[in-house]
Amino acid sequence: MPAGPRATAESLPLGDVEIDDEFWNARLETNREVTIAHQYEQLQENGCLENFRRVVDGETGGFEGPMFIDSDAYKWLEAASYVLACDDDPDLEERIQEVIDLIAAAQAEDGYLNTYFMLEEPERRWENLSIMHELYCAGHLIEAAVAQNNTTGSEDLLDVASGFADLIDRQFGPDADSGVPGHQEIELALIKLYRVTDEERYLDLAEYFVDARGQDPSPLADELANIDQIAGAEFVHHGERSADVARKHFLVDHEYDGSYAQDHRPIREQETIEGHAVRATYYYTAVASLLQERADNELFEAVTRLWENMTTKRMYVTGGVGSEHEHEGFTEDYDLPNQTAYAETCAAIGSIFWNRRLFELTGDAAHAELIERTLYNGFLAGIGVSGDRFFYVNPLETMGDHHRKEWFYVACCPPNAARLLASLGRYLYARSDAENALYVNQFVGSDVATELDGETISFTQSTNYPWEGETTIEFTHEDPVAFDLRVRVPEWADDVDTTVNGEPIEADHDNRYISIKRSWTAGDQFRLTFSHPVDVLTAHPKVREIAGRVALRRGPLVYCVEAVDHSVPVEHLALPASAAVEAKYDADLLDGLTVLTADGRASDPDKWAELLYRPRDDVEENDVAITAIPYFAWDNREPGAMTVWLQPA
Ligand code: FUB
Ligand code: ZN
Repeated sequence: MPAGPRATAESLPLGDVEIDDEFWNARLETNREVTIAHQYEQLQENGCLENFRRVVDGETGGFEGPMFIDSDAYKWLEAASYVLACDDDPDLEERIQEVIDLIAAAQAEDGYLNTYFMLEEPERRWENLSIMHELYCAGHLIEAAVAQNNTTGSEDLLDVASGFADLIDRQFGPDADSGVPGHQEIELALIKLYRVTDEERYLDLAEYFVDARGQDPSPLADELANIDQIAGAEFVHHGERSADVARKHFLVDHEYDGSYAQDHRPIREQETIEGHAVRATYYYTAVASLLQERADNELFEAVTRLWENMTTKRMYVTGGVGSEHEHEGFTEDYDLPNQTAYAETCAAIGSIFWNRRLFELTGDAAHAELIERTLYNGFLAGIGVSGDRFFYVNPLETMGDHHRKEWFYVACCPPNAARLLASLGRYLYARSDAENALYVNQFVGSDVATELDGETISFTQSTNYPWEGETTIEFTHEDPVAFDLRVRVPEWADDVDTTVNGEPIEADHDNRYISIKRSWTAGDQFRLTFSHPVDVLTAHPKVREIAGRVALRRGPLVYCVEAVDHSVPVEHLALPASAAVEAKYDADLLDGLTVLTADGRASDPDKWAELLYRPRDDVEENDVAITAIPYFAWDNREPGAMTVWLQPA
């Protein structure tokens, strides 16, 4: 799907990129072979697909799950469709078709589709946008349909989604009902739908929803004023009446406060990133997509400002965002607690979505860099090595009581993770016909065959990333094509060396891209190497919880220490400034990991007798060997405590 006319670059289509990579192969295979099947079983067991069946059978009542459970089926369909972009799998194809047929059969004649309302409150559609997620589910249906259409060419689900989008278009907008979704998602989906159908009204509607948010009075405020009387009020969500859930999120001192859903002021006036993190990142994904279609400096400045605020003051070192549990969201600058971190897997995914759109819009490597950080850390930790266990919440420190689960009542994260993994190929490369440039944004082994400004190019990327700082790109197309090869150089990389066909070349990389303009043809080889240092990171002094503490990062990977590797509690481990940190690849550990080791120190509680406090000079410390593994790999062995941030010594 092309980016819009105002984008600097467009990500390569999924079908043009076949991943073949030491690090990712096993993970993608597990996603295909285990995760997708496991999730389908969950959807069968937890009532999600049964809800659709009941609608098809004309039943009433009996809805199961959270009000947005339809979206899990749609996300699963999207993930499964991406799998088909690169792999033939007749069984999966058949299963997908069955689910599509079920969904199509459940759709009302006028295009409406939402199993909660169809089963429980058929006369009360659109009454409660703040909490009942109708537009959110519609958005996920549209995303699934676009993915299906892009990867298989089938229009079955696209017809369903367009029918529903048309109904929504008749229902909302400047000449119809004013309304904004309580959870963003429809906006970014409508832009995708516009791009496959060329129907301008979908783009107009997306723009309407983007700008309708944050107005005074907010349509959501009206709903909150009557929240006990409107649709969904009595629906019990997670043991709470939905009306009370809505109150908790949208009222402060009994007054409407839309910040939870970024509805506190128009985006153009928003200075800081606020509220629920998935809502925020999906919203700004839509905004960045919209800007690819329609120029709007004020909107661009706003979305850039919010990105700056997030990345410089409200983001974990893992790229995770949303530090607070109650509202699953952002709080204040530098408020980044470790144990109580929320950092929902979906929010990391939302940030990756947003950054891909921002990259396409600007061509700025900073966005590709943040995708890398989030992908390898805050996101990847969300999926267990086995592929059938998931984190919803991603703390940076635990006492040993936080473990992946096979499913959740609110199961937004697992299928979200599956769809991101299955579409990883979309995040690696981009092209700009206008600048005749190919961007290599991520170091992931892959075979690529694509078009650039009307010419066919193909190449293979080979790399041992993230373990080593090197990559080779070898072109395979027979007819020479002249273009600008732009390869990202990570911000932390040093000693950067580049060769073309074995000859060193001087290449400028001020803007974090090596740029080589020449004619490329079969056998031409570009090689990039850079140092892959272990960095001992520390945080801004205003991050109170980790003031003075240190974390290990090697290349793009943030490391952590786990109880299973230590004889003393991990929270006691201290890394002296003088400690040398060694990196060693261990092929047997969790399918192969580079482990970091260092001589550390730990104070010994046995030597404190009955004392609670004592002079610092009297404290005795023991030598202790520190073993750190990548954060993404934690909680895959014996359960126990974990921390990213170590004590200084
Ligand atoms: O509300 C739908 C999804 O459920 C949100 O995006 C997640 O944060 C979870 O609350
Ligand atoms: Zn989630």
